[in-house]
Amino acid sequence: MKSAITVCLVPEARSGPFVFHEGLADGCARAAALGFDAVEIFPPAANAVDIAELQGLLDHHGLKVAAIGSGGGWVIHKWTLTSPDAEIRAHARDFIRSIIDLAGGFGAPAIIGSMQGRVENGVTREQALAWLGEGLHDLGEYAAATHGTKLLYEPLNRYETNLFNNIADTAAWLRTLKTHRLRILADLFHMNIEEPDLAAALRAAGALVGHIHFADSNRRAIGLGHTNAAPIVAALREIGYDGYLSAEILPLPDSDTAARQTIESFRKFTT
Ligand code: LER
Ligand code: MN
Repeated sequence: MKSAITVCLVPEARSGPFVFHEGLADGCARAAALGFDAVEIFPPAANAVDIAELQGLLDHHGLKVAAIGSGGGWVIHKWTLTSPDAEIRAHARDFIRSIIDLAGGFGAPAIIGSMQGRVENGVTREQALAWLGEGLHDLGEYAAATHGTKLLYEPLNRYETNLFNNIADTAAWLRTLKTHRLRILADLFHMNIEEPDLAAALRAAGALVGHIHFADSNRRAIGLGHTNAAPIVAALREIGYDGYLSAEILPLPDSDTAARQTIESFRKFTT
């Protein structure tokens, strides 16, 4: 398993669950100094990232891109794949496609978290899932055909969406789609709210697990809450997971302490 840490480039998400907020150069330098393998980036738009600059930083520091989030499209524009407004759904798809292209250039997957939206008033669940399914199908096939990457879909806790809240329901629904390009992003913070047994949920999802948000029960660094990480990492090992444990966490008590605690926990549980 590999370690990653989040770098947020969206000022509106300053209070969100991201560790570094002072730009790519700063985030990469701090990540590398602590020995992280990769950064996970949360940009306001694909074209806000200077590709040559990022490649230079990755080369200089010996880092990879673990994944790139598409949630800026929600935070800034309120676009989602399940809006009743066809124009908004189209904006959401275009935005995610551009994030797939940005991430794909670095061999990394894009993340669909908050861009999934929710079943809104006046829309049936069946209709919302049809829109979501079409979106994930098109975008998943696009990622595979254009970059050979998977697309990450993240179930969120009940306070953030009413689409899918737990791993089992997500896995069962993804298996009904025609595309096989989707993988589940399992965020341990959301799982702490929704799952009776985090390790069992990961074991049951098996090869569908494609990325982990490595967060404690209180969305702080692993080790600063009450989640028992040992059986979770054991379950990941059991299913042959060799992807990232990526710290999408609150920068508390401050960014550097959260990052240091994360890498210490990563080493403690994975070696
Ligand atoms: C995104 O990865 C996520 O976990 C959501 O809670 C948005 O903050
Ligand atoms: Mn997450």
